[in-house]
Amino acid sequence: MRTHDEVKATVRALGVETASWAFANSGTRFKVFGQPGVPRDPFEKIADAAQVHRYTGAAPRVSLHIPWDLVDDFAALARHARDLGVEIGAINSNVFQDDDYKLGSLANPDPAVRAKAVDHHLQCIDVLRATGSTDLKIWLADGLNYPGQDSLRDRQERLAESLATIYAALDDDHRLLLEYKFFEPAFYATDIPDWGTSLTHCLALGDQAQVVLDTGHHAPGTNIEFIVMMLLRAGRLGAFDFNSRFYADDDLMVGAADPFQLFRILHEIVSQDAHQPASRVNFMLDQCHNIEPKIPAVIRSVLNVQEALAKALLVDSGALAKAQADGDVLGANGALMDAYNTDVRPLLASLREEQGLDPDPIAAYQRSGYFETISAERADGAQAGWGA
Ligand code: PSV
Ligand code: MN
Ligand code: MN
Repeated sequence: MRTHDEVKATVRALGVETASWAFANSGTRFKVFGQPGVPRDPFEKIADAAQVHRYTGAAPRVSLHIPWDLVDDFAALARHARDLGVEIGAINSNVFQDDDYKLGSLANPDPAVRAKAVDHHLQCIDVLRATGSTDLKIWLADGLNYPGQDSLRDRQERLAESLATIYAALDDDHRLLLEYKFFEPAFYATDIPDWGTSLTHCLALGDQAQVVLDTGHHAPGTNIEFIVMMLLRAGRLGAFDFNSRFYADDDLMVGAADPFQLFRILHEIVSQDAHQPASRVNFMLDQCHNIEPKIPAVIRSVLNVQEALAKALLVDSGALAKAQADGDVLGANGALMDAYNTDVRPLLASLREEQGLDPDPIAAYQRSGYFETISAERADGAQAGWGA
């Protein structure tokens, strides 16, 4: 069983990556609600992300989305991030908001459209080089609304060929992170609907291709921790997109809908030592804060991940293994539940004090006056990108 000092040291080493789009205005297809002080450009999004790191000490990187975060000089954007104490994280491509992609992007039946989509990814790889990022993250909206609309098999062949072209352009230290999602915007068939399809493509591509698991991208009732275990077993869990769902891809704060699921996921992670930075699993937040204030919501999300990790680290693995070996069902389940039911907030507050941080990061942010400053300085903040 780990000591509290060991738990603290391990939590301290975890960096959660935030997403640039979480700080911009967002909404549903019914309405985007504007909020005061939202960033007007990628530089301001990074400034907001840096606030999350400043008060948590646990959010050292921020993902970008291209072209939402297109700038003339990405090296300057990376310098700006470093000046504020953070780094540029994964570069997310976007081949779902152009009319040309109505029938798909990398799997489109038209070779010219596929070439355009591949080309966009090559430009994203240039952004990796300019920013020092190592992760190209791909989520595709490709799919079909109607049976017969296109050949399911041919689409996989086209997709594999497009991905191979992109993969061949990566530098040695780059990774291609391939996300899956079971439906939406396509309603009949999605070209990468599940972890099996993503993993199949990654295995064909090579060691630098890994799967992204977005917690909101599964059917209700899916045992996500089982998928986590299998991807780790295959050595192909590249990244998480953490968020919460009640119904579909809700993108609510991680740990808000089902903190017990988050704990179960982190238990599988800890069981296979994948929380260590050396495992290179990129723990990201893919969330939108449509009605709640954005920076405190991202802070809260980081704290929720830390709490779940601390609980997972507190599992008495010796007692658990013994109960499992003895066939002691209640004892084994009890070992997990004891850890889950531990209030780790005092332990994390004391960790923050050791780090020179305020034990209550949200209160510290709210006292800082940052929100009042940006509300006064920034007029007409940008929309995150959806429906823009
Ligand atoms: C669309 O479902 C999505 O939410 C995916 O989860 C991506 O990761 C994200 O958008 C950003 O492209
Ligand atoms: Mn995602
Ligand atoms: Mn999503």
